[in-house]
Amino acid sequence: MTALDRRSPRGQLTLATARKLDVSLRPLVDPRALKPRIVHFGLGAFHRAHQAVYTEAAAMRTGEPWGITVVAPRSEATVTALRAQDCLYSVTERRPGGPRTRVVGAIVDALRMRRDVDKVDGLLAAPATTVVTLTVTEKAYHRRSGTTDLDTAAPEIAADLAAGVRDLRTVVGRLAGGLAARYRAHGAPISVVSCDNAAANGAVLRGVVRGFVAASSWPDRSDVLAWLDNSVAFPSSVVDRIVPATTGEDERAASAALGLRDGMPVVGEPYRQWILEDCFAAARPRWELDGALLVPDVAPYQLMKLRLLNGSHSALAYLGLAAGYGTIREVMHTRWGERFVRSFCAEVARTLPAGGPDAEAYVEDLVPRFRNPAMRHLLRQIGSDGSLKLPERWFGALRESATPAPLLELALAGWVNATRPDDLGPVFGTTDPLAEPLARCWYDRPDPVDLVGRLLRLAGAADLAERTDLAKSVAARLPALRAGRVEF
Ligand code: CS2
Repeated sequence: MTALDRRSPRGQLTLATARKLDVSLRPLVDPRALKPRIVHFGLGAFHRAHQAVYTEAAAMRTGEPWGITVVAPRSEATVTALRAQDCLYSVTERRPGGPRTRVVGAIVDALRMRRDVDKVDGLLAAPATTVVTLTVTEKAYHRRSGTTDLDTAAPEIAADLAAGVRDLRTVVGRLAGGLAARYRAHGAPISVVSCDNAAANGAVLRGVVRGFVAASSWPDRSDVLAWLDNSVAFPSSVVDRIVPATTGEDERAASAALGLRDGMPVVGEPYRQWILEDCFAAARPRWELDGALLVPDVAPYQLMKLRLLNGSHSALAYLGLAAGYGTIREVMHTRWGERFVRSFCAEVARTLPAGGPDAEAYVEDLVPRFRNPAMRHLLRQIGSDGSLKLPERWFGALRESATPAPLLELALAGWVNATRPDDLGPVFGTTDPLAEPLARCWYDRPDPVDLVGRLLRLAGAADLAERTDLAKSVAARLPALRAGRVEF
């Protein structure tokens, strides 16, 4: 292929055009040879760069036809775009030495959760479907902060509980409705795997789905609940791969590498890991053939990943934004970036239970991952939804820190500083479902110690808000951050 060919894609990526790609660029499996056996909720970049990649490799290695039907809860445009290219898309690994692109063929169909409701429910009820996976982000679970209970008062959930089963808008409602349809059809066992960043994500998902069924007006709800308890597994899982939101530039680069236009590419770091609780209720792909770990208890891995990787990621995001940077890589190349990650992780690692996986080794891997010069991960993206992310990433560690925790306190000051509103919203452009109430805390210019307490309460940490020593020490760090200085 000449340089000119690389610059001008010769057509759209589809099954027909993919056949002509160089073998190194082609999917590992032909999607036409696969069957719909997995339903996945959430059509974001992360799923396509993670679970789909493991599933494709498992199908290739075993010859078992594990195909994924992806369901988009909201965005119809992504479904249209994916279907226009026969559900093929490319994954580019951003290695420090140069990118590596290839097409993935694990997805067999893409559906819109609301408009394609009959198909979605039909697949959830189909005996051949034995696995459901989800990447829907923290906010889609609608749980009561810090519990596995469904927040039945959340407006979207309350609306779904009042709606007919065909009109459900939340993923929790749709999943509960589809599982109930499966129970009524034949009740064959199935496993539902949360792939979102939360401790005990399996128990959380089970809790909110059960909560929805229990609060429904379905006449057979107690039978459905008994069936959920006996025949549906909710394995917890730890997912790990840094996958920044795809940009127009990524799209051009992927299309150039393929010589075909790819409107749905994803980019990710070379590292990936998936650790699953080994408690499936029915057949599943042999993801372990591609490096996934199946263990009796994922909790120690989950805690380590959430507190070290996601914890320091969020901290870098808020501190980096305060200091005027845009990406993780930029922050890691400042004088303080790497030193901060190492000190933060050392402080937080003391809160991890003894006998768990090797935290020091994890940090040694983490630093080069964050430093990867080929990655462009926006601080604004990582800093978004802080009120839902921080309980998982920092609050547990703060509660369990025996001594003052200066790095966690600095991080918390970073978040407080980033909730400050200007005319358009939070000052650095992060988004948050609680952006408005968070902003309101600033309006009447409260005393800074008070402000910290109010914000913590909104994020579900009333107990931490009571700790005046903590609030004082966070408040004391705000003036330097406001002036763009990160001091520790
Ligand atoms: C990040 C995660 O956006 C964020 O909040 O911390 O998406 C992170 O990149 C992944 O969890 C890495 O596995």
